Amino acid sequence: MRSVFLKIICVDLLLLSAVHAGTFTNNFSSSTPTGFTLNGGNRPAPNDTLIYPAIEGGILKLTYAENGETGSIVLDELDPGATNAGFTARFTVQIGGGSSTPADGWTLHFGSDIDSSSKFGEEGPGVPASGSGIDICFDTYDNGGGEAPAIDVKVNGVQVAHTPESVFFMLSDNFTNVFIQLNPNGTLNVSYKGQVIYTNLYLPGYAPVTGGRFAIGARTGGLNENNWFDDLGITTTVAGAPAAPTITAQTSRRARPSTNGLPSVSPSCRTARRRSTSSGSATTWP
Ligand SMILES: [Ca+2]
Ligand SMILES: [Ca+2]
Repeated sequence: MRSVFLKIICVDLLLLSAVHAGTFTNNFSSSTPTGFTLNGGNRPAPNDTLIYPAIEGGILKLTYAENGETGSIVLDELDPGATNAGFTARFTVQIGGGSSTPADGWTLHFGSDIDSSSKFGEEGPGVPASGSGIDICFDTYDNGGGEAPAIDVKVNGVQVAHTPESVFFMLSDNFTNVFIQLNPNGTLNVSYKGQVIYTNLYLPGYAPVTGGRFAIGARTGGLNENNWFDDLGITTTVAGAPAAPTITAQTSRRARPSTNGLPSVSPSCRTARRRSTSSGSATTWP
């Protein structure tokens, strides 16, 4: 009888640990922003009477293939004041169509460090000491040292994972799928073009974010590319009481100290890529 009682308690704890909460979906069929704010500026001449970002033809265009643009979409808070326990983001992107060497890329950010006026590019907003957040950075241009092209992850502004890619892989002439999922145990899954980039990625320094907002920012500089988005869907879960158990380290390896004071990520838990060299047979997330 006692063991049955304990099992019931355990099931209850799991049910209470994460509760489905906010949802955002938009296919940008309406050019009126609803539930989000667009931050950008005027496009360069000869299009300087026009602004970016813009919703045109059912597509969200954060930047055009023009130099010197930084544009963001910032969603209204999906769970005002609540502590996030995970999310799933699905959308499509079309990147490229600009200079022969494209630049600079885009980032999905979730954090408590931004407001509706925030504007940032491929490196994310940068997180002050008073805030917290995570970035999934799709950086198309190497600013030096081979930092890109790459798909990187940051926690509180600190890079915790780096996966170099070819510029060919980073760009897409047609809308292609992005899947980003923060699990209730604080690990991250990312896939792009139907191929797994990160699975169950341990995020050193991550703590559940309270009062966070979702945003996507994109940038061009002295070189450019279109950074276009569509069919944006995000669902969240919020933390219940008691808190969900959190995986803090992989049991088979000891985390090594790193120079920034955070535990480093062992290669085996940083990435588990299933890349196919052909166009078919790629591993996909559901
Ligand atoms: Ca659309
Ligand atoms: Ca870069």
